[in-house]
Amino acid sequence: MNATRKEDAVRQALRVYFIMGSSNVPAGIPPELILAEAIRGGATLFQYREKGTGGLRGKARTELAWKLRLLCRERGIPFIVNDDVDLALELDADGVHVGQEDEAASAVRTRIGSKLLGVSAYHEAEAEAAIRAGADYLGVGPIFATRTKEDAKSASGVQAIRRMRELGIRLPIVGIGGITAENAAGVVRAGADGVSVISAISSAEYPREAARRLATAVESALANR
Ligand code: 3NM
Repeated sequence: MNATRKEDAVRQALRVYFIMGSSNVPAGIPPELILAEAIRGGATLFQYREKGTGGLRGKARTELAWKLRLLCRERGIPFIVNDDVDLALELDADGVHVGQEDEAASAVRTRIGSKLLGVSAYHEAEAEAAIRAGADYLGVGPIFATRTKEDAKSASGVQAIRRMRELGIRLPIVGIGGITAENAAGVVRAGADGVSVISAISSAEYPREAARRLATAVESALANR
C-alpha cells in the first residue's frame, strides 16, 4: 500500500477505536461478546490492552488475545496489541500501540516492519518524537478525566489536539481519555480523526448501541468540519 493510501486507511480506522482487556468488562460477560457487539455497532479498530493489577497473564492472556484477534479478522477491522511486540508478532496483529513508558517507538518500528505503529503523546514534543520514530498515528490524551487508566495524567482538554494541529502536525490523531458519545464531537472538531474509548463501550449496558452512538457523533462532526 502506498503512503497516502495507508494514511487514509489509518484515518478511517481511527474513527471509533475500541480498547479492552479482561479487566475492563463487567463480571461474567465474555470480552469477545462485547467486542462482537462493538463491531456490529460500528467500532472501526480494536486494541487488546491487558494491563493493570488484575490483568491476565500467560496462557489465559494468549488465548483471549487469539479469540479477539480472530474475531477482528473475521469482521474485517484492524487488531492492535498494546505494548507487547512479541504477542503482536505471534498473533500476526495489524499493529502495536506503545506509550511513553513502553518499549521505544523506534525499536518497535524496526521489529514490526510495515505493521501499524501507534504512539501515545501528551504534548507536542512527544508527538514530534513519535513522528520521527515512524509512528502511523498518535493517541493524544487524556483529553478528559478518566478512571480507567491507573496512572493517567491530568486531563488536557481538546486544546492538546488543537495545538498539535496548529503547530502543523498532520499525522492521524485519535483522542483518548474520558470520551463519550456526548463529548466526542468536540474532540473531532479540535482536529482528531477519531475517538478511542474503553469504558464508553466496555461498561455500557448495550455495547452495540454505545458504539453506534460514538460512530454517529464522529461521522457527523467529520462531515461538518
Ligand atoms: N490511555 P476510558 S487514557 C488507555 O491518556 C488510556 O494515554 C490514556 O479509558 C492516555 O475511555 C486511557 O474509559 C483510558 O476513559 C481510557
